Amino acid sequence: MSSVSPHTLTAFIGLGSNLESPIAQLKSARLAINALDNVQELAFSSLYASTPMGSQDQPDYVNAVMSVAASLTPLELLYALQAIELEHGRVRGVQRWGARTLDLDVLLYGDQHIDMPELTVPHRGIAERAFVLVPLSDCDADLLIPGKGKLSDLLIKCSIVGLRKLNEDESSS
Ligand code: A4P
Ligand code: MG
Repeated sequence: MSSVSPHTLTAFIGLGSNLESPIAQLKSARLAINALDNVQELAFSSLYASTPMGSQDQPDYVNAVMSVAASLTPLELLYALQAIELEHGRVRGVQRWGARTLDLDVLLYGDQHIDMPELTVPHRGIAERAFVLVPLSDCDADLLIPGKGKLSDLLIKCSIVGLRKLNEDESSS
């Protein structure tokens, strides 16, 4: 973990895996993110099992959210996360929303709106996905999502069917 410069924003990273020991993938990703220059962990949510969004012909996911103090550019963070995905055996397949060893999404970057070919922030779909909103709330229940409103209001409108918090025994496995 390295020191963070004064120009620091809080970023929220979504973590997901449904292949090759998902819990171990998320734990390893957490370590790798903490090892990045100019990134420091602030909070890490509980782990959640979630039924797949997209093709149902794939295993359930394990999802979590991590908040970090980040003093690099949003694109630098995205590229660093993509490198970590590759180190964890991520293969980008032809099927949209197909199974993966590790998916790391930049959910929020301070209160920035980013609309670039490689990076959309807030992440598309953030407001409707229980497997994002619930762990986000573990990290910061008072969060305001730019352009979408209060996290607590989004949670009320979102179905949590298919989402289950892992207990301590499961999370430590
Ligand atoms: N990209 C644009 N904005 C971002 C951002 N904010 N964070 C671009 C990360 N990447 C961003 O992503 C495709 C492209 O999105 C990248 O080249 C990047 O430049 P990808 O990781 O290659 O592919 P993907 O993840 O399959 O695409 P997509 O559409 O981003 O999928 P999502 O939204 O990540 O959803 N079901 C459950 N239960 N839990 C899950 O975590 N995840 C997905 C993937 C599907 N179903 C799921 C889950
Ligand atoms: Mg993704």
